[in-house]
Amino acid sequence: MENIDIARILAQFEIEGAVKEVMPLGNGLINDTYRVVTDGDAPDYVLQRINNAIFQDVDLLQHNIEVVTAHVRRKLEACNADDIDRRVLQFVKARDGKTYYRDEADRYWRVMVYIPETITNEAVTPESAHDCGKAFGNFEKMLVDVPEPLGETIPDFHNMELRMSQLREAVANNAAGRLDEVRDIVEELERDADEMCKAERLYREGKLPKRICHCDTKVNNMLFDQQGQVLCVIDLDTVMPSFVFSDYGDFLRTGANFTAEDDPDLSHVGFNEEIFKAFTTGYLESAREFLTPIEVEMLPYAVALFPFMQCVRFLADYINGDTYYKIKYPTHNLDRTRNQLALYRDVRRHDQMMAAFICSLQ
Ligand code: GN1
Ligand code: MG
Repeated sequence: MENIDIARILAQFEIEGAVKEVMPLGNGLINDTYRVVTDGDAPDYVLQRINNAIFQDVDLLQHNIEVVTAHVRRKLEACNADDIDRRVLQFVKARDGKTYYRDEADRYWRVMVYIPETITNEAVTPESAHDCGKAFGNFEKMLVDVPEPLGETIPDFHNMELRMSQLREAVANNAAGRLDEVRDIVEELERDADEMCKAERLYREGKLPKRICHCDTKVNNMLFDQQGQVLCVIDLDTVMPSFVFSDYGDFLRTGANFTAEDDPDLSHVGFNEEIFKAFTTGYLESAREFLTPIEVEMLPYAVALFPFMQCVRFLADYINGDTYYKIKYPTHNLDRTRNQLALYRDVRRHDQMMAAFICSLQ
């Protein structure tokens, strides 16, 4: 941790108990997250520094999260769910009543109650993929009637047209002088770019809706209880209006890849059909009732879209000189790019299988 007086930051929030220890938590690429252990009976907390270079409107971000968590809590209460405090995140107010605190160095902080006795998973099994599909579908279902419009915490976050224009801009600037090395990848992406921008066109034509989505549906953004049952959807920064493809496709991008998104050994990369089938089955179990036919029909497109989009994002960042994603070594973003491209290619080999499987579920 850099030289930040964490105790002083925590003192800005209405937390109970004396702080015993603060330690890093999780492995997100964007925010810094710590677990705050307290003495005695007081709950533990999660302290997060919000990356406001990426989430530039923290007020809007926290407003979205407040609306969403309050709405989910009401839904859980309405169906008499048990253990509600472990099924939805609870934010701690700062002394001024807000759910975040801005320090004198313009850093933004927030505190949540730590949900005890939970498990997070980095890898999926067919069983957990099914349950995650159902849970993310259910999350969207609970949010179909959010009482007020939510803003985009990152404008055009999953807009493929915008992501292509960012890549083109990176190519034009060639800021880190890395373009020669990746020209073939840029060309390959350009060949499919139009096809991958199809959702934006259909949206403009009024044929495809946007809904409130999670937009970062990884298995590690889900808490499980000790018995392996899904408890709670976490990491709500990107909850915003989007195509449902964001949730469905982005989960499979990580969950149905045989390896991690940054594995440099491309022989490990591939599309796991079994996980695809399990996740799709679970997702449609809860989402079917609100999805329109075109959304269902385009699910295979969503599976291809996300490795494609992530490849474009990693590549643009590599060309720009690694200004967005945290990296551990100089070619980290290039390895991620190649990995996602290999996954994209393999997904495309499964286009027909995916369409047939989704049809078979109707
Ligand atoms: C970022 O921080 P993390 O790992 O939850 C990114 C996602 C990418 C992901 C790639 C706000 O998410 O969109 O898919 O890295 N989040 C943001 O690993 O850009
Ligand atoms: Mg995360």
